[in-house]
Amino acid sequence: MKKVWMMGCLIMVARLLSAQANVQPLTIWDNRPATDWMTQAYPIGNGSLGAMVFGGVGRERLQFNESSLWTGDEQETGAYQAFGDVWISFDDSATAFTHYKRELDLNTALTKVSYEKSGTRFTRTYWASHPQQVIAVNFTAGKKGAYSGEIRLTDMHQAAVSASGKGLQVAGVLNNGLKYAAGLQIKHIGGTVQILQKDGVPVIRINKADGFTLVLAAATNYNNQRSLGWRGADPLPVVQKRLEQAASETVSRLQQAHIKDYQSCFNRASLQLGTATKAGNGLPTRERLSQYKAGVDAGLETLLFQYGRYLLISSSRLGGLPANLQGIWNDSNNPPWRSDYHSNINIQMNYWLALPANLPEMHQPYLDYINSMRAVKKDNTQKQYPGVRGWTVKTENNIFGGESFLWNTPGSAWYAQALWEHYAFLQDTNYLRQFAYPVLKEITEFWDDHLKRRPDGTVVAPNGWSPEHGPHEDGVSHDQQIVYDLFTNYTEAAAVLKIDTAYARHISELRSRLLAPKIGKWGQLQEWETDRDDPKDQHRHVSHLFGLHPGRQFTVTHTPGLVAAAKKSLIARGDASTGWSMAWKMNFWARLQDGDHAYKILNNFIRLAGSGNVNYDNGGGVYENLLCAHPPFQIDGNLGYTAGIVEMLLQSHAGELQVLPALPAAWRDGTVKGLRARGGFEIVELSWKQGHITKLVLRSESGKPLNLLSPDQLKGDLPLRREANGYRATAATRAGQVFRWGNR
Ligand code: FUC
Repeated sequence: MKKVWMMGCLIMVARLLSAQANVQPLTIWDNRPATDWMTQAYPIGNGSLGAMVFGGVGRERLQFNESSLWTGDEQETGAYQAFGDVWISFDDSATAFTHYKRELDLNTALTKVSYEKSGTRFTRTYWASHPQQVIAVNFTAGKKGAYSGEIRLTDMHQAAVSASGKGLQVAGVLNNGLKYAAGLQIKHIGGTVQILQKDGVPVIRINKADGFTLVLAAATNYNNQRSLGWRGADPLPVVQKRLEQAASETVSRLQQAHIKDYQSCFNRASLQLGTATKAGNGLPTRERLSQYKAGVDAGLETLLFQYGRYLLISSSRLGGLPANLQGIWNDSNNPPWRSDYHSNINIQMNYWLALPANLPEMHQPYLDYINSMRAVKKDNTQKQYPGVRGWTVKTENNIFGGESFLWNTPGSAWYAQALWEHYAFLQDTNYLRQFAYPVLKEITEFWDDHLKRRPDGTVVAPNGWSPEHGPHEDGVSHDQQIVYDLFTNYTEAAAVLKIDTAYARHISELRSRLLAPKIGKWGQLQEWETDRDDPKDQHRHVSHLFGLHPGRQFTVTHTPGLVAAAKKSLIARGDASTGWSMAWKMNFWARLQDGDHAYKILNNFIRLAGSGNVNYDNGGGVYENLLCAHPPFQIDGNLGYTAGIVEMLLQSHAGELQVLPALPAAWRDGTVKGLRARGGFEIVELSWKQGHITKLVLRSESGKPLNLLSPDQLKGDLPLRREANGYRATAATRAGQVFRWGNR
């Protein structure tokens, strides 16, 4: 009996150890406080409420945002606004400190600051809770009565702050009538807390507290329904209720609920490359970054992979708005490009990782956004293109349907790809029928009406523009390829649902008449119908390769000639560029199945960028806080980088599930878990050693047929046949069925 019990314990311990072995340290850290918002402070967020943590010792600043605080309306684009700041000044701010550490832990979504002062250890923990809809900061110290100081709340639109119970609050109205409110509450242990008036402004005064917790809530009365005038509930009572509910919880329960919620998403996917090296966690991220060299610190490469997932979880949650150009983080009322929803690559890139990196709920806000914009976009499109059905968009977009800069006619068709992909990955037919199909159809109708039929029978997108260069003219490759993608997605959707058969046939016929991609005089894939591509043109947009990625018109297997031309064009475009452009190039090289070149771009991406000024020429990289530098900070690069790594390890756009399609030589050993593939498959585990697969476990989520392509011969649940491109297994599957292979 005793023996059995002992064995049980041993098995438990072994399991715990092996579970822990899977948890790698995923920490971004520094040994000094941040002084710069964009390049040094650490972002936390719960999808709509976000903050940048500076970690100042004598004076702390928590700069916060709420995703719907926008100026503008259906006519004016306006801009995403900064919300406000929480300032904490301690009385002993002049005392020197030692042993300082500021860290953002991606495993828990906690930011921590710790230091010592006069022999006492001080610690703080910051998190943005999705279940409680608040930001919390917990302050503790190694001795009693350690905290004395003042806390202020400031509003970026100068509304008056007032005292409220045990805290402060502010409520105001923007010029467009949008109401907003924020509240800050304090709970303390030991000492006293009072609200005092100082220079006519209420402040929280702390005297000799042993520790304290701040809870911040913020909201607006934005509602994503046009029929309700884009307005909903008064935000102040919403904020007060959230604060009350948070106050009724203990700090540790608040924190546990946050970690549990966050990990339920984050823990679904993991990536381990080689073994962690000394170059890794021992150094502050800033130094690690400046010492980074290809092939040495794979831990930094995987840290950035998971950072993309962290940032999407933190800026895109069910029921909320999608991640904008800066996610949700913004310290200016006049941010670069309005911190908007840019429709000619940026919002799309933000979402490339969501489905394959197993964050499907984070994908939904983008789809809800598209849906909420339809009515206004239809009106605007009618004014520009009278008589067409459906709708499209301009380049710069806000949250009320307002838009500016040039018409970006293929913009809505590119949005439509996300609607289809959500089905392709998750195979939810109800979603396709009820939500996606009507939108796919109306965008298809727009192009059915808008396309120009030439006398020779070919069909072209009229008056297009290859973003953001070249002339305005008919048949621009970017437009042709996006329309091809839309028509492919639409006809597949109609076939799945077995509806609109005649119309789908018409669209399929129209697709076959689209002016086809052309190969030009230096073997390149032409960007325009006229063969004028300049081999020295290194423009950051690589729009004419849409069909390679994120489209599926050109694939290594099915269109090798076009893929070779795309490769010529890509080589000419060069490797270094702005942040998002490099992320896109990683994805392109992965789709060209050249892992070493994808890895070369990845290395260029992991470059410590200095400047925060707008730079279009080879200024891209990452900052000390690992946020991507366009420059300036733009989140698409972070999120596109993660998508690029997925594309190197798993592809499923060409009707087959291809494992390790673009593995670079530098990643000799590795394990990835939890990625998703189109057709409703999950990679339970994919491990490789010395570049060869040692273990593959797949789960069929939806019972759809499996078509697996592996670079290696494997032994396991299904036999693999040798082919020109590798080893293939095909089979019918049942939902929930698991398939296992090894290399013996
Ligand atoms: C596109 C790009 C720019 C920038 C802007 C937000 O227009 O051309 O580089 O990323 O979006």
